[in-house]
Amino acid sequence: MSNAISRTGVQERSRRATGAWILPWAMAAACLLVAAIARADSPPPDSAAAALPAEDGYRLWLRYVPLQGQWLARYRAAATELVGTDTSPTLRAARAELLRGLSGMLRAKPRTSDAVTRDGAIVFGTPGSSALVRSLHLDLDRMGAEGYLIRTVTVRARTITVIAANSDIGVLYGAFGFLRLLQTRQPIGHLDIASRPMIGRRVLDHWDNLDDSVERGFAGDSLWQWPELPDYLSPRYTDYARACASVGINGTVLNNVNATPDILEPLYLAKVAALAGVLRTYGVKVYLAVPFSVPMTLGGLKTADPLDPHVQAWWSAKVDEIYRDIPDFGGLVMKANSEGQPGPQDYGRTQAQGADVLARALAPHHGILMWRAFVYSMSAKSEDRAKQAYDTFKPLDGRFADNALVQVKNGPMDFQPREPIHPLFGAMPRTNLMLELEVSKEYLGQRTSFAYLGPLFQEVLRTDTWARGEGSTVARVIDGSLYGERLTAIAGVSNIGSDRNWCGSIFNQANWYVFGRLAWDPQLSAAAIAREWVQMTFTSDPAFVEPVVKMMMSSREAVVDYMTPLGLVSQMAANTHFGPAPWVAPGPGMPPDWSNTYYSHAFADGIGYDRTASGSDAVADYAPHLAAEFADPAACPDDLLLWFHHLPWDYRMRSGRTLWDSLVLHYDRGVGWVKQARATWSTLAPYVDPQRYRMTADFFAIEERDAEWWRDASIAYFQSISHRPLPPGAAPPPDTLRHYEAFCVPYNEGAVGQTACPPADVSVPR
Ligand code: GCV
Repeated sequence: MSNAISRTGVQERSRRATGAWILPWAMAAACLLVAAIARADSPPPDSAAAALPAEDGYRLWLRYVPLQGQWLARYRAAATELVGTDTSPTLRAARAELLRGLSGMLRAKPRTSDAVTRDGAIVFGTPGSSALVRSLHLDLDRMGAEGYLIRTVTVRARTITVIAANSDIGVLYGAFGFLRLLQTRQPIGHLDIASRPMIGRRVLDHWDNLDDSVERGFAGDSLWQWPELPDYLSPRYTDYARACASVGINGTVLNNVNATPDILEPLYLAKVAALAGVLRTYGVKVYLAVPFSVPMTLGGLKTADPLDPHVQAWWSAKVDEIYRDIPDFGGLVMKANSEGQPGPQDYGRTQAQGADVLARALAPHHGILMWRAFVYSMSAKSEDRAKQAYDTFKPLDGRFADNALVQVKNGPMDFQPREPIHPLFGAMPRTNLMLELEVSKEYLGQRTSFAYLGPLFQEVLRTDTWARGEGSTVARVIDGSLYGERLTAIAGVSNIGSDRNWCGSIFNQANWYVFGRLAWDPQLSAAAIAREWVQMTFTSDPAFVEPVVKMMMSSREAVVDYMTPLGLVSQMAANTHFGPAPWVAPGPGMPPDWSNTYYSHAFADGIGYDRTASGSDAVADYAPHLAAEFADPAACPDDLLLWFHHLPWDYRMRSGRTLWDSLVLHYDRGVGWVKQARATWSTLAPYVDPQRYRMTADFFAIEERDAEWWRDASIAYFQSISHRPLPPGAAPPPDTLRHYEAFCVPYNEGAVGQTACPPADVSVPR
């Protein structure tokens, strides 16, 4: 390509175009710096920065660093000895974790004993494993199979803490819950905590391929060392399971939903069984994703038609074989008739008929099926993508087996920085519906962006579907409290890989953490979870915690601002889903909804996709209250406006600004946020070890460049259509639209086997 594109251009733009906002940012940074210097005069007890040894992030939030000052004294008095049996591997894990955590934090190993001998004893166990716990007659009935109690009680004139549950795994969860109290500096003298999960299956979906790659994974290769399994069991599997158990995750789908038949070969099932053996101790069941056509590709049958008796027999036999090796196998996941994958519709059968054959094979073993609703047409002429899954699944309500769940992505499109909720939530009262979230940031800047997903997950869970009147939140649809389902589940597409720090960046770890915590209790607040994660991962010093939590809580909105504000979606480069490409138009033979112009609908008259009655009428898929709100541009939330409406560029927003001006200001706001966050982080070095500080600081520098790239390219493109001047104070993009269009990131982590473009002879922004 001849277009003269250079990094210099981008850097010059930073010098030129940021002039309007550089002063306030510089002042803010200077204030923070002064504050930091002032703090350094009297470093708080938890932040002996100079002495902080480098950390690589491997220990996640389970660091158990030594306490100091008043907390050390208080906790030492309340954790003097450990009393509990270790009659099962899970109870042994609970004891080991308590010993590890307390020894680390209290700088001395607590004594272990068979009986309470002193104040401050910590007793753990179930009524079945511990006579002492039994004798306390705790109200454990309401705690279910996985819940726990942590309570301060008096036993023979001794004040002790008891961690009790009905099951060994409940005790392990309780042990982690107790350690979290210390890690987050909570008083532990008078405890009365009852905690039980609101959702039954809390599952991570690994999109890991058997060749070691990870689809949409941004943290290295697969965590699973397939070639060495089952003979070598990496210690990482245990640490993975510990981390999962610490937040209550109790299931893992080991392989990509774009599954290969090999996973069901005896060779691989032996490897799966070995992994299940490690994970079992920590309450993590294994599940597998399977292709619909596997009775043909592996079984040699002529068809995969779910109504064919040979196909049914094949599935039953295969499932029996799995359970012979893995008696507590969780179940199967299916992506069918989706993005080119085979499915029941290939045989004229419904999705429910397809699901039924697998569900029936699993039922005798108490296995479950997670059947994905991510189904849309690949044809060049199809209805609005936002309606397709709804139209396919809604008529099938009540047709899925009791041990099947329909797994629905949070929005009708595909894990965008922001989308409305999927209209299927609340619309299938007679079907077990589960929520699928994406923990890995496929569309939110991937490895390097600072984007805490707690606010996104919380927004989804708290959205009211109005399906049964006010209060019918998505959380209540999936936890079974709205329609009374007994089988409930939530899945998060994993962001975990072979990187030493597990998740590609330190702050990406928070997304694994928040997924687990919200899966346990969807009513928890994203801010409270961020706070505890920061305390456990870094320090409890408020001088660090407060600004970092604030940054985390606003970070996802910043990504929305600089990528896809006001309800835009899918403006990323094709295939890699990295970087801006709003100009991508439908190509020959390509489904139109694989382009970006399909979603923006930007023309001379305005921008946005009309999904009201005058357009595709996708609003009608929502309950009437919500539909009425979405259908009226004056009532529709600004942040979903262009998803539902096509509006003139000069449309007056609630703010009084025109739509065009508002759009530009959102891009600017996003870039401004990154600059400010980067400046804030630079003041926090005294509170973080050098290695984790540096990685985060450098990633902020990368994100700043990426945010500017997004802003400039998006404004250049949309201005070429709106032909409107920029609002006062907004700097023009420093280069032409052609310049941005020529940018190309040909290879990208996570885009397995795909290139977005031929390697270009031009410099790209990263
Ligand atoms: C596993 C999106 C992703 C694909 C993913 C698909 C899915 O389209 O880009 O990589 O495939 O969703 O959820 O099945």
